[in-house]
Formats: sequence, structure tokens, C-alpha cells
Amino acid sequence: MSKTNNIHGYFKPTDPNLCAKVMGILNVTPDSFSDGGHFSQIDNAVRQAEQMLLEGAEIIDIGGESTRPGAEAVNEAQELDRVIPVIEALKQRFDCLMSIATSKATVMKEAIVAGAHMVNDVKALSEPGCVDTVAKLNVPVCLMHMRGVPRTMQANPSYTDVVDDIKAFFVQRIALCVQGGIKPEHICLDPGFGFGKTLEQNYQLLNRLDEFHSLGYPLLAGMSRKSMIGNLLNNRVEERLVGSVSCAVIALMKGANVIRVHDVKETFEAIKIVSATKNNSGVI
Ligand code: 9MG
Repeated sequence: MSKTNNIHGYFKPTDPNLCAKVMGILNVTPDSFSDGGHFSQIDNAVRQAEQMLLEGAEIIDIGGESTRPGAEAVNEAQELDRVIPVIEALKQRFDCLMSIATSKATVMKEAIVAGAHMVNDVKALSEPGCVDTVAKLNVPVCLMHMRGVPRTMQANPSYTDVVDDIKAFFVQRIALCVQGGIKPEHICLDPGFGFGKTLEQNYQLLNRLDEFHSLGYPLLAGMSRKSMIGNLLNNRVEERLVGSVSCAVIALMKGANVIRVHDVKETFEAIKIVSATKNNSGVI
């Protein structure tokens, strides 16, 4: 199946001819907004992960708490119950990179002990103990920007300049993380599409995604099936494939290194097309 063990290349595609890698979304939440919670059982989660790996995903992002707008928080015990058996099952079967999508220090620790390799935090390690936990675990981390909390974050978010404000946020968070013992080479940044941003702000972010390169860290972009697509195209979650791949292509052209998606096959094909274009060649 897939590969792992490229500890120093977490955010780089294994194939040097490709410009980015796919992170496949594996939600193990009963209320997940785009798969209706169908993959909440371990067997289904394993099948879903296997399919994504066969289709080209290099990271499986496992999450036990929904982050969709309006979602209620879950407690630590519930979250652990959902994600740990899935991580253990995937570890047994596949040699694949796994990230744990969580904002809780205990879940980060238990998930890494169970076999996950990296942390994906929509709260950029702002909850108590998270910076210290990730530093001690010595694992890579994706720091995502969010304005507010999922339950209320879409209530009139405002910025002086959406890109400059998020860059300033990252400068602060990176400094805190590095002071706290996290290695700079373990950090990846994500502007957090849909997390406390209006439709206009989301598309400004996408258009100006390349401005984040000046910070000097790999970039992750996650727009798959989000309302920034549905609100523009006026379509339902299950109708957002073309919108999702279009957003991915734009992010890739702006230099995103990792694309977090539900639709792995189609996104991996898009990565190949963009890579051939960037390489000025039909060879990938
Ligand atoms: C967990 N999760 C949901 N949406 C996300 C996004 O856009 N980026 C990252 N890093 N994680 C996300």
C-alpha cells in the first residue's frame, strides 16, 4: 500500500515530480457534515482509508470532533473512543501517514502513542498544554487559523486585511510554538478556509494564498465541499466535486503543498495536471 517513514518529508510529496500531496479526510464523527457519519464504524473507516490510499492519498487525517460551522464540542473521552480504535486498526493494516485532527492535548498524545504521526489542529495549539505536548512528542503539526469557535465563527467575522491579519496571527503562533520547543521544520500552516471567514474573505485568501510563502513554512489548504463552494454555486454538499477540485487547482497554482480533501482520486489527478504544467513537461 502506501508508504511512510519519510519523517523529514511530511509536507512534501514522496514523488519529487509532484507539486503537492493529498491528505484524505477520515471523519469518525456521527454528525460529520459531508459523509453523514457513514464512516463512524471501524470497518467502514478502514475501507474508506484503504480506498483513499489506493487513490493517491499520502496522509489520512483522522478526526473525532466535527468542526463544521455550528458544531457542538465533544468531550475528551468521546473523542478518544472514536479515534483511537481507528488509528490502531489503520496502523495494523497500512503503512501510511496518519494525522490526528484534534485540539485537545490528551487526544494528541494518545493518538500519537496509538500510531498517528502528526497533529492537525484547527486551533493552532491554543488550548492548554498543546504546545508542550506536541514539543515533547516531537511530531509535525499543522497550525490552522480560525477566528472564533465553530459554534459561532461565521457570525460576521471582520479583518483589517484578511491575509495580513492571518499572517500576523501565524507569526505570533509560530514564535510561541518554537519557544515552547517545537521544531520549525515540524510546522505547516493553514489559513483555515471557512473558519470565521465570509465568502469574500475566503476567495481573497485563495487568490492571495501565495503571500503566505514569505513566512517560510509549507502550506496546507482545505476547501473540500465547504460552504465557500456551496454558497457560490448554490449547490448541496454532494454536488461540490467540481468546485472542490477547482479550488484545489487554484491553491496548487499558488503553491500549496498539501491539499486536504474528501475526493482523493479527482484531486490526485488535478495534482498531476498541475505538476506537469509546473514542470513544463508532459512527464510526471
Ligand atoms: C479538521 N479540519 C476541517 N477543516 C480543515 C481545514 O480546512 N484545514 C485543516 N488543517 N483541518 C481541517
